[in-house]
Amino acid sequence: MLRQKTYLLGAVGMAALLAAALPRLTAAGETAVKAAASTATVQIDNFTFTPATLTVAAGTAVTWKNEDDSPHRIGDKDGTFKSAALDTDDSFSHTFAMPGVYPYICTIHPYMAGKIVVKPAAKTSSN
Ligand SMILES: [Cu+2]
Repeated sequence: MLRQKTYLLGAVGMAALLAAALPRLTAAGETAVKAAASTATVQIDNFTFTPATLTVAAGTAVTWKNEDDSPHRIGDKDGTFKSAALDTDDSFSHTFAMPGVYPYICTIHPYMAGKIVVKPAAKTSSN
């Protein structure tokens, strides 16, 4: 009886762990990401991110492309993602596996601000 209870707790813990892990770390997650894989682009020009707010599905690879004459460097508050300094025509990509709101700035010009809104993939809407 006790052993069974422990096993159930273990299963719940494992499920939580899988949910928290980046999908690409597991074989099953890799399939899910491939199925949902898409890309989106944020353009940087005139010291502005376009679109300023980009909404994507979980698993989307977002690419920032610097089309400005000035270097820019992407970074979010929590350090989830950050780029090197991007010169003109350089780009930086980050795949957003977990739903959430990710505000970011240009760490060279902190007044430049943007936001990535990551919605759950359709499959995980019951979560
Ligand atoms: Cu900048």
